[in-house]
Amino acid sequence: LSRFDREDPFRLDQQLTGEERMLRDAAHAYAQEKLQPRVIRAFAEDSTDPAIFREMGEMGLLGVTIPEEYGGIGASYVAYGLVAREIERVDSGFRSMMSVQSSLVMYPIYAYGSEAQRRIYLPKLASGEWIGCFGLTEPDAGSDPAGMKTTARRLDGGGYVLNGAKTWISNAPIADVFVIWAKSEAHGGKIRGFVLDRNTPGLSTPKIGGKLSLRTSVTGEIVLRDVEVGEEALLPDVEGLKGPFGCLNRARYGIAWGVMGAAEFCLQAARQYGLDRKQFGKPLAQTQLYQLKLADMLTEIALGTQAALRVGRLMDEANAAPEMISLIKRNNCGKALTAARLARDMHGGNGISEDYQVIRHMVNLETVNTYEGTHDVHALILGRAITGLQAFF
Ligand code: TGC
Ligand code: FAD
Repeated sequence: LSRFDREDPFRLDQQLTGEERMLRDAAHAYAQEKLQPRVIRAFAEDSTDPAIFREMGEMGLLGVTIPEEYGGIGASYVAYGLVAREIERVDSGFRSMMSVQSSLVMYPIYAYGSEAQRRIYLPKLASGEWIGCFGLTEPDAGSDPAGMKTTARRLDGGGYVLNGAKTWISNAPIADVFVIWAKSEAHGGKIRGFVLDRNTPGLSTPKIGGKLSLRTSVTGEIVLRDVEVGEEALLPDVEGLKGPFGCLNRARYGIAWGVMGAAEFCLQAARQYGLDRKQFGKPLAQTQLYQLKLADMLTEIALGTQAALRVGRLMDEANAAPEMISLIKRNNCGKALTAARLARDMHGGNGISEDYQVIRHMVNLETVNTYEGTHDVHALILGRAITGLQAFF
């Protein structure tokens, strides 16, 4: 048997291709050199720097799975997950910016859009010149998006008029491109996707203030008052909830990787703190309880990362089921949140200081555990798969 590597317990590195390793290393270097130095201030000031999109675009980190002809790099879903892990090692908010752009805006335009929509939007979204957002959640329709009230009504001369309100929308206040899901009367009340531009009359995006989590990623409402769009705004190739869910499958998968990065940061921080800090005449890391917590964190990260890799490989083979994604999104978010809470505790009083960063990861992971399907909603998705009985309503 060979040596154990505490930073790579199951030798993940050896399971990656050369291209995947290169992209991971580029994302790691970018995140550590450009994002880490500004994260503490950005979180404290509740400010989002739109330049981050352009920086990520220049590094080729936006829409990595999208083919090169539309501005992506045609990389694997495993590569996409590795990028999410490196960005979220710094901050979940920065990863949110990347994953909304990649999975929730570029993916639907690529998968469901017309050729004209692909050519207009994808290259500028890939470069970060344009910022995108995804409007599904509404004030009265969160876990139950089928209950949405936003409507699209057909105009006599062609095109549609949209009315409604979306809330808790990442990137909305600074977005140029809006993927909006609405019930279309012309399509029998079925949910359809529309791509809107910022300057469309009747569209406004008030920022949601007072957020104590995910403060580096701006969140807003999208208010749609008699917003008129042409026929070309409709995403032609999907109808029903499977449209937004097709995007969510990809974003949830990326989150399962991303939160492992946040958890790894918390583990490394707690380890170092325990080695440096002495109480009762010895390092905290030399106590049994401290080591038990480190062992639990390492175990869950090793298992969670390996599971994400497995699902990523299945996605790359077009052989993954949505329930697999629910399993890893739910498990990895829950385990990362527990790891962050443990790390916060292990830092004692210093654990509540922004300087040690673990409390920021902890409060961020509260959001990540909630968005893209809450921890309990994913349990119900799995419960339905296990029993054949739906328990949502
Ligand atoms: P249900 O009857 O289960 O399904 C309706 C239709 O949708 C299809 N479908 C899926 N298709 C592809 N992938 C999936 N994962 C799918 N899940 C369902 C299904 O086959 C069916 O199709 P059809 O053709 O038969 O009509 O729908 P339901 O209304 O009972 O849904 C229940 C439930 C709880 C599973 C679902 O509504 C749910 O997942 N709720 C959670 C909502 C959610 O995740 N919202 C996320 C908003 S976006 C966001 O949070 C972005 S944060 C991003 C960031 O900042 O990083
Ligand atoms: P609710 O659905 O009201 O749930 C409240 C509680 O009830 C939860 O604990 C839930 O698990 C539980 N619950 C709900 N239904 C059941 C049930 N049937 N059985 C048992 N328990 C149940 N949405 C977008 O569309 N686009 C975005 O870009 C986006 N970004 C976000 C960014 C942030 C910072 C946040 C916080 C949210 C974002 N969301 C976004 C919205 C997010 O997806 C929703 O908050 C999430 O889906 C939960 O919906 P809700 O907040 O309405 O909670």
